[in-house]
Amino acid sequence: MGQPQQPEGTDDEGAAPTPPPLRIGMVGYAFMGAAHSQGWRTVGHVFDLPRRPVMTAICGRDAAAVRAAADRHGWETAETDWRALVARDDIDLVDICTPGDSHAEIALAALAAGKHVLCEKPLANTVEEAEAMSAAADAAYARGQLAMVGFNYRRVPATALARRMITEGRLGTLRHVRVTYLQDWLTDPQFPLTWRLRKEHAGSGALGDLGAHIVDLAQYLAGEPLAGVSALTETFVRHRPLPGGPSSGLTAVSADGTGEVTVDDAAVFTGRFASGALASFEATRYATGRKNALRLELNGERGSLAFDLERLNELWFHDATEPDTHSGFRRILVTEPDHPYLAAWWPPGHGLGYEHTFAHQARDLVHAVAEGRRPEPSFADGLQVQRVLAAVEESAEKNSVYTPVAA
Ligand code: SOE
Repeated sequence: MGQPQQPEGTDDEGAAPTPPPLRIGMVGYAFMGAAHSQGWRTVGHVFDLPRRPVMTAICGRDAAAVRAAADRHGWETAETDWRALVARDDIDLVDICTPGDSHAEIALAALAAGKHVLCEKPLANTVEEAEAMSAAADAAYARGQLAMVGFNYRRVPATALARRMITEGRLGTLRHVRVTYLQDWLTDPQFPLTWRLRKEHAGSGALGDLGAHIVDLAQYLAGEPLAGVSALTETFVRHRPLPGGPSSGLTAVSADGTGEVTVDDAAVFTGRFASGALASFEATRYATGRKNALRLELNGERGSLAFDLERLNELWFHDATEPDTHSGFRRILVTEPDHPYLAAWWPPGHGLGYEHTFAHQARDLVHAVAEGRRPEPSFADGLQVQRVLAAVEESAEKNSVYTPVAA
C-alpha cells in the first residue's frame, strides 16, 4: 500500500490549500529575461495568487550561458532550443524575452501548442507579424488560452493610479497628452552595432523600443487609440563598430570593422485622439544625462497629472477645480495601501522600483489565467501600437505628412 492520496491542491492537515501550479517556460535570458525572472521569482512570495508560478525552464542558444542564467535566476531546467521548450508538456505559459525578430515565430508556435503567452514589447517587428499574432491570440482565447504583451509601465503604481484618477473623472475632458522617453546609452559613436541597431532584428530603433512604451501608455491613460500622427525620425550616427564577443542589446565590446545602423536613433511625433485631445511624443537614446526618463503630463479641463519614471513613487496632481489662490501641483507619494498593487508591499513611504513592475505584470497575468479573463494589454493592443509605429515611420518618410493610424 502506498501513502494515502492527498486531494489535488491541498497541503498537510489543516494547512491552506496550495493553489495549482502555473508552469512557466521563458525564452531569452538577457536584460528582459532577468527582469521577467525577477518578477516570476518574487510574485508568489508577495501576492496571494490563485495559481502558483513555477519557474520550470529557461531557454537560450548558448548551453553554458543559459545554464548559468538558470542557476542565477532560479529556473529548474535549461533548454537550448525554443521549439523543445514549447513542445514540453510540463509548461503552461511561454514567456518570450527575445529580440523582436523571433517574437512572432515563437508566439505562434506556443499558441498552437496550447500554451498561454507573455510576449515582451514591441509585440512584433512589423504590422503583418502583429496581425498574425493577434489573430492567433483571438483563436487561442476561444480555446481558453491567454496572450499578453509586456508593456510593464502600465504596472507602475503611479501610472496605474493615474489611470484610476482619469477614469474617475479627476481630469475631466482631456486636452493634452505629452510623453517623452529619454535615454542616453547610444551617445558614444563608438558604441557597437548591437542587434538593437539593426532593422532585421529590432524592427526599428528608439521608436519601437521606447516609442512603443509611450504610445501604449498614452493610449492606456487617455482610454482611446491615436487617430493619426505626424513624425520626424533621425539616425544621428550612421556607421558603428561591429560588436565582438558576447553582446546584448545595451552592452558590447567592439571588433574590427564597421557596419551600417539601419534603425532610427530618435523619433519625435505629434498625434491626435478622436476625442480631440492632442498628443506629443519624443523617444531618443541621445538625451545626454537622461538615463531612463519616461515623463508624461496630461492636461484636462478639471486638472493635470505628471509623472517621471526616474521618480516612480511620485505622481503630481493639479486640481483645477480648486481656487487659484491655493491650487497648484501637489505630490502624491504613491506608497499607500489603497494605491494600486501596494497593499502587498511595504508600509507607506517605503518605495518600490523598476523591478516591481515585472512582479505586478506576473500577478495580473496569473489572475487573468486563473479567471480565464483576457489580459491587458492584449495582443490586439500590441497590434494597435504596431500600427501607430508604422504610421510614424510612414509620416517620417513623407516629411511629416499627417498619417492616419490604420484601424
Ligand atoms: C532599452 O532601451 C530598454 O531596456 C527597453 O528595451 C526597455 O523596454 C525599457 O523598459 C528600458 O530600456
